[in-house]
Amino acid sequence: MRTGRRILGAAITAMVAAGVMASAATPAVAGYQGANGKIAFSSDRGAGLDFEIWTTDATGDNPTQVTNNAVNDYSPSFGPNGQKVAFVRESDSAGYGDIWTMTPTGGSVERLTSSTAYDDTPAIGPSGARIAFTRYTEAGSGDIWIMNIDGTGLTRLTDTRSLESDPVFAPDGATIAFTCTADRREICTMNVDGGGRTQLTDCAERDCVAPDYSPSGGKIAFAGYCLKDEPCEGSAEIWTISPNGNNKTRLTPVGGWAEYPHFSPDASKIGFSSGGRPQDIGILRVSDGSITTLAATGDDWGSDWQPA
Ligand SMILES: [Ca+2]
Ligand SMILES: [Ca+2]
Ligand SMILES: [Ca+2]
Repeated sequence: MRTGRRILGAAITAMVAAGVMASAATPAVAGYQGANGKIAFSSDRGAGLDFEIWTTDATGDNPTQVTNNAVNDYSPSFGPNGQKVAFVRESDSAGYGDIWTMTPTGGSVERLTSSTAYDDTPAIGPSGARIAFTRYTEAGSGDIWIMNIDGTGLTRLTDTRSLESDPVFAPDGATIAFTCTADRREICTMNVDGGGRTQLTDCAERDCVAPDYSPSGGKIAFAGYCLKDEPCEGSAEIWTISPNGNNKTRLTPVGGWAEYPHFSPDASKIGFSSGGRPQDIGILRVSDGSITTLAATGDDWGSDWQPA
């Protein structure tokens, strides 16, 4: 079964083989209001063999490499004013991910975590003061943690042996949406203190993962991965749902492959990762469902859209 998992590097492969991780490297994103700025994404284009953070205009013009090192960098996620990017760098002593921040042009690089746990999918809160992320530890299969923007005040929000991952803040800062586990992967919400957990979806024949709030908070986008032996097998689509669990709607065709959705800051579009590997960044126009693709050499995935 294909899933949303991106396996990055031998260390992560080893963690999966050991049963430590049920899922990994699913970008968390946050659609904050503004004009539509740059799109940030992870790519293996360029000279290196590992993944770097790149930015591009939404037309695909002016691609710019932002990071440059020998380890994987991915899951870029803009803060509310578009001037800070949280991302994952596989920088710890075991080769697993840690949470870092930088400016969109690669300045002011700061390392926030240095745990030997695998830290993934950061999302900056709407005040810019806090970051939620997924931590995969030896004892569990993934939980949601939160910390201050400088890495202090680390607090665990979930503590279960099932997977919680891909946190993203509602624009009002009161609620976090995330991937949760029932009979399959579903979309849940909780209060930012970890209480009030609510399951929004009942995805039946699909795993539903990787939520992103619309800039107004009125919709949550997510990816649905059709399960093996279901009629839709081999398909992954972008869906939206209201935060109260109503109005679940599929936006991309069954039979396609679309994952990691993120709203544009003006809410008119949803960026996503399109096709099998190598992937390209797709852009869905919400009004009519039309799709354009920023086709380029290289494996481009895990994007977020800068509020400008
Ligand atoms: Ca790199
Ligand atoms: Ca780590
Ligand atoms: Ca858990």
